[in-house]
Amino acid sequence: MTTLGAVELVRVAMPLVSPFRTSFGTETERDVLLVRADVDGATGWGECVAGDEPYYSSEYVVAAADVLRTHLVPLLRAAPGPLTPAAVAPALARVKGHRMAKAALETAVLDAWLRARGVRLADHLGAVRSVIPCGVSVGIMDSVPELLAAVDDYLAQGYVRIKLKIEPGWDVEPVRAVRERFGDGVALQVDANTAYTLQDALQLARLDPFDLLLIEQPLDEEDVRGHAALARRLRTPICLDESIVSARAAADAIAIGACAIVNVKPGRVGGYLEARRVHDVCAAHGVPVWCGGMLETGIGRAANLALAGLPGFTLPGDTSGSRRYYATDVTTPFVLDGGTLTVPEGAGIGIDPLPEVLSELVTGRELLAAG
Ligand code: SMG
Ligand code: MG
Repeated sequence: MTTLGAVELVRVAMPLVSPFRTSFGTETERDVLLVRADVDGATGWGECVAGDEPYYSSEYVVAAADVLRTHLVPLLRAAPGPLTPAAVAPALARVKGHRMAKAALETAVLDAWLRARGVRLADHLGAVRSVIPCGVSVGIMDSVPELLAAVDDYLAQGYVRIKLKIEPGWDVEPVRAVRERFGDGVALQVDANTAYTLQDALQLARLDPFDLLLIEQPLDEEDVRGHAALARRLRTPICLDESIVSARAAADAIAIGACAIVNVKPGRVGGYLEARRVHDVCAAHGVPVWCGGMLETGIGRAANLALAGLPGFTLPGDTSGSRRYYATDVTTPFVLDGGTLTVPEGAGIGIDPLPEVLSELVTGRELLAAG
């Protein structure tokens, strides 16, 4: 019978190539938590996307490691019946929240389980394409010239869509500057990471003339009704990120008119299987989705590319090439080719951490042995 073998929590220090500033803070390095799981004689990997600090969401990496070791792995070991990827979420359901930690464990099991069976994650999820058009997320900068130089460089690299991070005081001016410099042909969108309130509706409406693809998460993550009210006052379509923590949340948000587009992040919704359900709910409502990013290493990136191959992912995602984030990735780097990345061909997520890179960057390993 398929059971869970060893699980290891691997912490890796990953300096970013440049600071990434959003409305909630600046990141210069990621403290990455990778989960390794052995199933049916195969080894699988999952990346926890929780940040160092609980600023994007309530989760953070130290808490994720703790809940994995103290609750999630013991619960999964105690679950009755054979271990299957679909059995992971029900086994962990007693623990409220902690979706990023749950997603990392489920992904490691899913990867190992698929590798043991020779099946690609993309095929398991129902992907219909392997070549994925890529966008890039551009942080808040100290000045407009600095921003224009960064956008220029990304466009030269071939990115097919630009996303600008915005906050009060850095919204209309950078958007106007990018439009004036690079023209109306650039696919452009903005992400506020909850930095506004409904009182800012008039200011946000000033973005309408710039023909943005979408505005992402302008209001608080719990203010879904506020997004519905804002949607009635903006021409720019609203896309939700932080608010969409499950397929049910997506269905509710769509039903009240709070969003016309959804950013799908597997970590935020508890794993790739729930991410597929978010995709399915959106597809059933004719709502386009795209794959978000959490500054993943090659491990998380590989799995995100598999997901982004599903038919409803009709907009380019934040699945950028390795060098946008890291000088040295933990896997063989993902290199942009004609504005696209290709889903790895191997079984499971199709890629492994490079042992020599891991040994250099690892800051801690904790084995949670079976039995
Ligand atoms: O992985 O390219 C990436 C980052 C994309 O902007 C990005 N993510 O709200 O969508 C978002 C942010 C969250 C980043 S938190 C580190
Ligand atoms: Mg976002």
